[in-house]
Amino acid sequence: MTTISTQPIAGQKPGTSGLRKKTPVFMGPHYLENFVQAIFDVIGAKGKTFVLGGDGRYFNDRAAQVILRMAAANGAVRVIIGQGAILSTPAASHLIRLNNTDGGIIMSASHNPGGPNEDFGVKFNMSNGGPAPEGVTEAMYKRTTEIFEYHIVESQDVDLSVIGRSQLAGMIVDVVDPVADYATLMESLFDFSAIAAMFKGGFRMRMDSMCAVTGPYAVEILEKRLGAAAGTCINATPLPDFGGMHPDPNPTWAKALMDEMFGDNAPDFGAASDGDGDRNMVVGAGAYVSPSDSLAVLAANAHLAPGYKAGLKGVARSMPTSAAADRVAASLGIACYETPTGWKFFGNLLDAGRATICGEESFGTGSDHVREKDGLWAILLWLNILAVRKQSVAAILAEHWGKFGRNYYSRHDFEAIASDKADAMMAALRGSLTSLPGTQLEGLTVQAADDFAYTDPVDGSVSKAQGVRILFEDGSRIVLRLSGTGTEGATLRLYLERYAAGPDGLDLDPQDALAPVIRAAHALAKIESFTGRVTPDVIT
Ligand code: VG1
Ligand code: CO
Repeated sequence: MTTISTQPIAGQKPGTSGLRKKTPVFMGPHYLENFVQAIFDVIGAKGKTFVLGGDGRYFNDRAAQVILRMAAANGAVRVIIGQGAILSTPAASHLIRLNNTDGGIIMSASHNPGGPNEDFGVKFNMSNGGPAPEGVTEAMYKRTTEIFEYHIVESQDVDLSVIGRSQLAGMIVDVVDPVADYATLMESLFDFSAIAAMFKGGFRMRMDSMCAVTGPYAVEILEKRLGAAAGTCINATPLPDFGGMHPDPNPTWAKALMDEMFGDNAPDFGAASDGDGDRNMVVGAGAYVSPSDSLAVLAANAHLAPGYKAGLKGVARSMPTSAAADRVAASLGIACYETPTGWKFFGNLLDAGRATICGEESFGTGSDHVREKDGLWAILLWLNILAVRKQSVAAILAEHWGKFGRNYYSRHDFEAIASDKADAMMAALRGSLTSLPGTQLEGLTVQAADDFAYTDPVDGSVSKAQGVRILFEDGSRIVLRLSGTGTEGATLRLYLERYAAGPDGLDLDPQDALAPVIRAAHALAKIESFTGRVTPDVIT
């Protein structure tokens, strides 16, 4: 074991989902090592077992070797690692739980592009399989500011290409099939024979893994186990640069899929997932499903899948996610929780059995089967629902809106704004909150405005300043917050929502339906005068 002297490196502060930086920054001297040592110092490694894997992006393989050497030097007894250092985030969460380990390190910058000049990231998940809570990531950050040494063994690389057990300086390294246990878990939750019968009956699907981690999972589950036609899964080989794709499954970045689903001869069902496999986009023939609606439809229909036939204990959504799921929860007579952005806030609710299904507007849905959002899980639940209801996606959506009304919803992202400008805008907005109620504009009247704070109902921890909410008297809402996952300047996220009870006006284009709300948001937050931006870079 070697102990290396080092110096704290500024700015190793985990964001919404771990530490995320440009790849060259992560590859800089001591950068990865300092952060990994900070993780082990806070969690403790001696005598412990961890899971390790990543989404296969550039530097994934070499970072894995460094983390293995450091785990051994810090006294870990065993690391379970996916073959080729590959694990999707939900599969890693599952392995942590299945093997009763002490947690896991996931190498991913999720939906951010990968490559030598793109993004890399590292996140730690706890023994429940979920992302480290704020208290723990704060402690890790504090440790990075006071670190002066790290521990590493000198050794050759461990062969991660072959499944099996080896030793590294006395530590056991178990290289496992990244897909097998996860696929078995999916089989335990969903009616594979009903879905297989649907495929056999000619149901056509397109699954776009965007050259990221879900390729091998999708091929095994959809094509091999469920019998979807060969070639259903595209971009199914994980590549270090994601083949130049931006593996963020939304209508902008998964445009090829959208074009196919809205074109002639569209398949019945389309889906895409992100870099590390925890996000999903689903789309029917000519019918895009917004993530907030997807959460609501899944909650309303989950009982049709064997794993959820007993019903749901509760539903949880992040604050910016639309209230569509709340309406379903109310009609089911179950609790609905509203948490800050980021999956880590769902962990306690899932552990305590208060919520079964959770979701975020950012293409994230999941359940208590793991402690992460899970892209393929959501896709399979949709398939299970389609197999049972034998209706199109469009018909299911229309029925849903007919019953519950429609929460028109959109998110507008303004990317790479100079941080000082974005901060000034948010500060001014926060400063104006008490004066907003009663303000009238665009035919809307502000009813209430606040900066979202959350008290965890399980452990009482408080998270403040989680986003500005402005609620209008007709139930419309705007939310503004700055992203915690970007690596360049600031990204402003503007979330827009308007409710239509129906029966008329349920089939508008969301941007048209939201037009007055959008104009009100620009006026209230003075987006242009602070940032110079009028047009969003990405609309979802
Ligand atoms: C974004 C999303 C958030 C999500 C997070 C991690 O965070 O808005 O809902 O939980 O990414 O997703 P932010 O702070 O940039 O808005 V992933 O797929 O990176 O694990
Ligand atoms: Co992700």
